[in-house]
Amino acid sequence: MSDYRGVDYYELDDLLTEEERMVRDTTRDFVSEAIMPIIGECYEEGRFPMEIIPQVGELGLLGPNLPEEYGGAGLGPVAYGLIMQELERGDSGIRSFVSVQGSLVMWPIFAYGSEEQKAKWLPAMAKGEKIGCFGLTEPDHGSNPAGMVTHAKQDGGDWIINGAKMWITNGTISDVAVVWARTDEGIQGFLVEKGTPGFSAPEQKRKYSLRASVTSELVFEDVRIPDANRLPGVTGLKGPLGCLSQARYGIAWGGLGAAMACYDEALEYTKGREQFGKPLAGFQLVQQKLANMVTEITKGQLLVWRLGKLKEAGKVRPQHVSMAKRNNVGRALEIARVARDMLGANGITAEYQCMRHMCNLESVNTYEGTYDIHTLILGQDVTGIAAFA
Ligand code: TGC
Ligand code: FAD
Repeated sequence: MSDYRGVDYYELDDLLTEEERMVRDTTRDFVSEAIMPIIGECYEEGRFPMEIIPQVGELGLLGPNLPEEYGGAGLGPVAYGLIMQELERGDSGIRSFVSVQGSLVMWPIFAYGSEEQKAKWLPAMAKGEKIGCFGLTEPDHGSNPAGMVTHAKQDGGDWIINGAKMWITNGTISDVAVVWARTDEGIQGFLVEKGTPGFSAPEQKRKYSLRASVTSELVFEDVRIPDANRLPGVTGLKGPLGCLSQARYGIAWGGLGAAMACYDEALEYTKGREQFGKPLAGFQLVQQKLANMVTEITKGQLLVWRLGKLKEAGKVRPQHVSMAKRNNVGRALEIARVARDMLGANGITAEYQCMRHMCNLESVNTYEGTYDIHTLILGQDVTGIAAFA
């Protein structure tokens, strides 16, 4: 069993149900036992640890909020969030793998797919036997996916897809890609299977961030797929944006996990290291940093717990999710940067976690809507005036 206790300054454990605590602890133990011993090396090698996938599936961490008939466990939003928090305590790349599979691939197949698509993909994806990715971003359309140029043209009972997606997590290792493309009827989602002629997914290398995660381009050159591979349940940008609301929810919890890891590390380090004849933790400037960190973590925990309750009650709005993603990832990034500084020269090495988390969080702050885009979403919500364009 893990000896990691997390950060719980306000006794927020009391707000969790027994099931939520159990799910959290199971994931926590998995991270301590299976992720922590290998993640530093994976990061240095720029390798996603494929070997963990079967165990992740066995533990029920893939699509755990989906109904049991589709391989899920019917977990509520708080339990789901706690899984993301614990995984990202290990590494953002591990959480990314799981949240793309669950929230960006299984969820749209569940919410927008046909019964045949659900039966074909969901149980296998829940076990980790099949892997998926989500292609929305393009080389020239990131924050503004409405401008996408990838298109699908109907040809009898088939569709022909042309275009390219970029920065796609899990792309190269995926059996199926959920691809969003412009059609005469509006934006639609398509399931493009590995090996389909004209479809390739080369890996994007040379990243300084999310190194233990696969990031890929998706290229479509006259890719012909049957209409049975189109997601029939949604047309328009609200399709992919609806998926983002699911994934952003998990990321808001995930950011806390990375922040806790960095805070813990900075606390332990400064208690143990002496300069000028006493532990660093005994200096006022250091204590101010630690006080700020634990306060921000506690505020973030309250934010996502309430968000989870709103989601559970069916009252959550995308803007609520934006507030939590923006705040928790933004604050986690600040905490990681400060923690790195507090460890001095040691903070830049692979012996410690904070620089790995810091580099990862740069991506997390950018993907799923940049910090600025979430600022504008909130700005529009409170003023009624859109300032995107
Ligand atoms: P807009 O007119 O605002 O909306 C179009 C339609 O969509 C609805 N909608 C949403 N529905 C559900 N959830 C949301 N979050 C939604 N946001 C909007 C909206 O109600 C409307 O519906 P309807 O019925 O009226 O048609 O669209 P817009 O073009 O003005 O876009 C606004 C903007 C800028 C906020 C949006 O484009 C945006 O969020 N941009 C950011 C793009 C982004 O987040 N990309 C992420 C790509 S995936 C990724 O990064 C995965 S990383 C995974 C990992 O490794 O963990
Ligand atoms: P841009 O949109 O070009 O933005 C650049 C800068 O300009 C940002 O600071 C932004 O905030 C700012 N900006 C943009 N518009 C405005 C505005 N209107 N007003 C003020 N400032 C603005 N995408 C997927 O579809 N699937 C994935 O699986 C996926 N995984 C990813 C994994 C990684 C590691 C990374 C780094 C990205 C991933 N993405 C994925 C892409 C990600 O969602 C985009 O990078 C993100 O949406 C931002 O788009 P962009 O990089 O094109 O930046």
